[in-house]
Formats: sequence, C-alpha cells, structure tokens
Amino acid sequence: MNAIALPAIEFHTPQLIGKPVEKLVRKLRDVQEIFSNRKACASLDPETVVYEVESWFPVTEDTEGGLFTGITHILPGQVGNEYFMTKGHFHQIRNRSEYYFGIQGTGMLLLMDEDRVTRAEKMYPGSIHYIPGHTAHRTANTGNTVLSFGAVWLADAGHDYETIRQQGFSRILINLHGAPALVKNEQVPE
Ligand code: M6P
Ligand code: ZN
Repeated sequence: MNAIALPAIEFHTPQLIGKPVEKLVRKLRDVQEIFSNRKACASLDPETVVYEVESWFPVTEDTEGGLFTGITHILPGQVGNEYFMTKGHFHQIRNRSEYYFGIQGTGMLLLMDEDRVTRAEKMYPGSIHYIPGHTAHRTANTGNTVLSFGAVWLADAGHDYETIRQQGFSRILINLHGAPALVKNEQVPE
C-alpha cells in the first residue's frame, strides 16, 4: 500500500509538520500598531518574534465547504502592560465560524461581536473555543511560556484585518498586578 504523507501534529514540540505546511512569522515590526503603548513598543527590538502560524490549506481559498487547519504559537512577552497577542480579525464572509483549541501554555481568547461587545475565554491545554460568525477574534499569551493553540476554519472565510486596524477591539487585555484584566480600550470609541 502506498500511503501518502500528510501533515501531522507533532505533540512533543508541539508543531504542525510535514508538507505542504506553510509557516508565517509575525515579528514586532509587522504588528506594532496593534499595541496600545507605542512608546513601549518603540523601546523593544522590532525583530522580536511575537507569534508564528503553521497552516495546512488542503483546498483553495474559494472552496465553499472546505476547511483549513493550523497551529499558532504566541511567545511570552508584553508591550508595556499588554500581553503579546495576534492581530485579530473578523472573517471577510462574516457568518463564518471557527474552532480554536488550547494545546500548551495559557492565554485568553478575546471575542468581539459587531456591536463591539467584547468578552474573553481562558485558554489552556485542552480548552475548546467555538468562535461564532460575526465575531472578531484575537488571542493573547498570559503566561510565561509559549501559548500554542490549534484552529479549524472555513476555507472561504477570509481575514478582514482592516476593520480591526481602523476600529480596534473595544477592550484590551493587560497585566494588572500580575493577573490578566480586560479593560476599556481608551484609544477607540466604545
Ligand atoms: C489562527 C487562525 C488563523 C489566523 C491565526 C493568527 O490560527 O484563526 O486564521 O491567521 O490564528 O491570527 P491572526 O490572523 O488574527 O493574526
Ligand atoms: Zn478566524
């Protein structure tokens, strides 16, 4: 029997490995504008890796009903008192939902609906998060070790980063006296 080699989750690293896994590295210089404290950001090395994404795209982006999967690794760190986090996005096709699941480390998933109401869910190894359609999502690493989480999303969902770039999330996640706190984002309207 000729078995085809497929991508696989290597649990001990953990990583998504094999061909054709695509890897994306987001450094501070790529994501500096997502952090509230620009001064603190400017004092850090722009080459610092904030997060990496390993993805498998078995079908093309326009495949209705197709699925993509990936693992994201957010490094531990802060910009000022704000934890390292992903850019965050709505889906271009707004009703598209997604699953996230915690693999290693601890963090928070920020979920903001179209009325800009933001809530957060704790991420830990084994946690499962259903991200409904019409909901922007961003993850932050609140621990001292790498936060890795898996994701499964619809191939045609698309990433709308622009809405978040212009309007931000209504809440930001900061380290307040050693614990994560979801507080009002003073830089954007409610
Ligand atoms: C998850 C999925 C991906 C996303 C990645 C990083 O793996 O939701 O679609 O690209 O997280 O998040 P972002 O694109 O917001 O930086
Ligand atoms: Zn998504």
